[in-house]
Amino acid sequence: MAAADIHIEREPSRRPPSGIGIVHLGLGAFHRAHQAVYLQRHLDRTGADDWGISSANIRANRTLVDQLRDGDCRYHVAEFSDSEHVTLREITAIREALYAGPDGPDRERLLARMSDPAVRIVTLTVTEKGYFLSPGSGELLTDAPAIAHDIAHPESPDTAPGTLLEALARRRSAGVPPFAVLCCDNMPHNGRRTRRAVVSLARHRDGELADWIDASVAFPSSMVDRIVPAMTDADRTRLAGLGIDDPAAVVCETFSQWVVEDDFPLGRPDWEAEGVEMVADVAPFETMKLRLLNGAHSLLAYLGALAGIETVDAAVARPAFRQLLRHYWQQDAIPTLSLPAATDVAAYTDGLLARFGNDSLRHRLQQIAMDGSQKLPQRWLAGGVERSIDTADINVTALGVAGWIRYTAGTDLSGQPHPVDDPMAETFAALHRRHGDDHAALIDAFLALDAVFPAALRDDRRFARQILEALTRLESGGVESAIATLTLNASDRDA
Ligand code: NAI
Ligand code: CS2
Repeated sequence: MAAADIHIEREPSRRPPSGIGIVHLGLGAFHRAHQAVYLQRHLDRTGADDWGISSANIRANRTLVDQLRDGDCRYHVAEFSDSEHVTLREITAIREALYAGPDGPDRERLLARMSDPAVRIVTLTVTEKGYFLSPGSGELLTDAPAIAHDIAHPESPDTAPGTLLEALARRRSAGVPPFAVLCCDNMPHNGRRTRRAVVSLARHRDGELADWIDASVAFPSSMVDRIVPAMTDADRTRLAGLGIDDPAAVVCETFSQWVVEDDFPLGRPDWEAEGVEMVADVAPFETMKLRLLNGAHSLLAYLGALAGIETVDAAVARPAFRQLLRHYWQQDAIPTLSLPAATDVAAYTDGLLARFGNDSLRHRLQQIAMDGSQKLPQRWLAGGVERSIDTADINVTALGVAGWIRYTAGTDLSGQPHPVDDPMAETFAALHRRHGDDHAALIDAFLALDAVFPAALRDDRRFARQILEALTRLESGGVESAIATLTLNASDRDA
């Protein structure tokens, strides 16, 4: 599409704020296109000077930090509603970019910033695995080398829980009240989980400190939603065609949602004026989003990748995949939800299909397929347990699990290799080596992974049989034939 066909709205931006009130851990694509945009709108509307963001990476990516610094931390967000309509915003809400990784120079600067009384909120997007909690049990992974490091060297932490802990310890020693910790990662009860990670780690250091954190620090949960694909060279070329030559720019969809538990003892921006829903209990929102949006994304990711499809929009362009999602939502997922008041779930799932079909995003299935061990428990398996206890059919979930197991072998159904990017990738590779084509043994070995599968599903022989049937069909007839067999009895309407 030629640049001339593209509609551009440029949002004017005010002078950048000089004060920093928020520290963010996880300076990735999502933070730049979500939390920073809400704050930018707040700053543009109010002219407030005290809510600038200091944003840090404690893992990759250092290059992005350098690029942002080179441009005075200004960057662009390009919101595509379709391939012809884009809104370009310049963001100035991030006032400081830090690289505080183990090999980076800014760890002390980050801890000093987090100890500053002007900082009242710390937000996080460090991915599900950045909390070092077992996806199955929710326990802190004390054997993980990075956590073992933080237990041994608490004053120079390498992890997000360790960084929060050291900053809170410094504030307590200095008599500075604690900041609120706002997790923005795709996990259920993400505030509670973050609290568990920090308090569990604190128990290895000082029981009184752990008790103080548990009693005095607010960890509100939040549900976040906006599709922000990882940037590619093609995206950068596309933006260059719009006159944006910005290495830190991000592309995303127009849709955005943020639902936050209102627990900020030291105050917060009046986010609700920018459309943030401030609620007492975020659980119904996050469960709905994780199971309907993210659960559907993961189905597309594994089954689509096995079929050699590259992007979300290319997958949902195929009737079989739309039918798969309809069937999953109606049979496996929606019956498990306590929906937020006034939710029209049919409109919500129709909206998801429209968002997934946005071909200007080129959202790669490989990106979504990453870290399945950390994602599947909350996306498919928690709901699967509830349905299987009701002895209801969860054969779409079973097909998804079969697709995921097959995907972790590292090739698609035609033998094309793909990377398996997951903290448990070595375990998966060993299981595939050991069991080879013995599908029944392979499935039993995967189901025995208690870090991933809840006990009720591990012991559910009907579920194991359904996975075996699905895997056999995938191998013999391909993805669309496996979907067709599944949906023969479904009364689902097509999109
Ligand atoms: P990204 O790849 O651009 O950035 C990942 C960020 O996580 C980086 O800042 C990296 O330093 C940090 N990180 C990774 N592993 C870490 C670890 N072990 N310890 C500390 N930091 C670590 O990814 P993106 O798009 O920013 O997504 C990050 C998270 O945001 C997702 O995992 C998800 O939970 C949440 N999210 C993302 C959405 C999206 O569409 N991209 C939408 C909704 C939520
Ligand atoms: C995706 C999510 O990467 C993934 O696993 O399912 O990041 C998804 O794009 C967001 O949650 C949308 O809000």
